[in-house]
Amino acid sequence: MEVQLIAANVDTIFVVTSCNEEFNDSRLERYLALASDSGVKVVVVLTKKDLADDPDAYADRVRTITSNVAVELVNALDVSTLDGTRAWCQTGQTVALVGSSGVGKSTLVNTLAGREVQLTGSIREDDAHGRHTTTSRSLHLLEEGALLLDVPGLRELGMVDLERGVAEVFNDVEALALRCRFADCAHQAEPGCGVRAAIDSGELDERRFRNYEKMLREEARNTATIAERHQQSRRFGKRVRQAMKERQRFRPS
Ligand SMILES: Nc1nc2c(ncn2[C@@H]2O[C@H](COP(=O)(O)OP(=O)(O)OP(=O)(O)O)[C@@H](O)[C@H]2O)c(=O)[nH]1
Ligand SMILES: [Mg+2]
Ligand SMILES: [Zn+2]
Repeated sequence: MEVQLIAANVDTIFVVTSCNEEFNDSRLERYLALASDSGVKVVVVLTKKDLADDPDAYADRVRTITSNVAVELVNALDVSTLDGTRAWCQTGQTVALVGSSGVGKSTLVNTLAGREVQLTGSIREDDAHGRHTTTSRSLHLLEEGALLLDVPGLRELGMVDLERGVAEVFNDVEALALRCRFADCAHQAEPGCGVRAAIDSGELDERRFRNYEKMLREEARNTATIAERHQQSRRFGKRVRQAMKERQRFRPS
């Protein structure tokens, strides 16, 4: 069964990333913010544990980024490692798999389905990036009764209207900001800044804070652009209607 649809009515999102050079803390934060913003259950599925010397180190990195989500460490090619993952795929559940190209989303779908329903493709050796093998969304019914939505690896992850998701993934940063002396602290060089103090003491990773700032800036810019566009199109519509009225007025009867 293959149905095209958008990721509405999804119960759980698997954010898929792998135990190799593909793993990127900032990108994962971004995926998690997007996923968390939708208000559904979020699970990080770490694939390719069979290829890593120390797969648990990757799981630890995920837990450093967020303590709110479940982590499944798997070899997507080996069904015996997928019991935990399968537990999220009960009857009536719809699960969307998102993540960069080459992380093994389609491989997971195939192994969970017990047969090859999706094409998979090799990754580039130098940087472990995929080749965008899957190019459209498709839905797959498992014997257990769950629906799996295989989403092609996105080339770009835009941040729009995601304040809630950002706040959820970076709740530690937002909690630190409560310690700032000034309520409108920008965490740059203000005195009594709780965030800077945490960075200085090593409690907060400078990279994580930079990524948080970057995502908030982008979010604000994109959301503003969309509001502007709406306003422009409203103004344009008004001008068109006015012009039509005037034309009618001047039309010789
Ligand atoms: N060893 C190992 N290889 C894996 C694992 N998961 C995926 N692969 C391999 O990684 C490559 C990419 O897998 P795909 O399933 O095509 O990746 P994808 O996420 O669907 O990629 P796109 O469709 O491009 O978005 C294939 O060669 C898979 O066999 C794993 O857990 N272990
Ligand atoms: Mg695929
Ligand atoms: Zn501050």
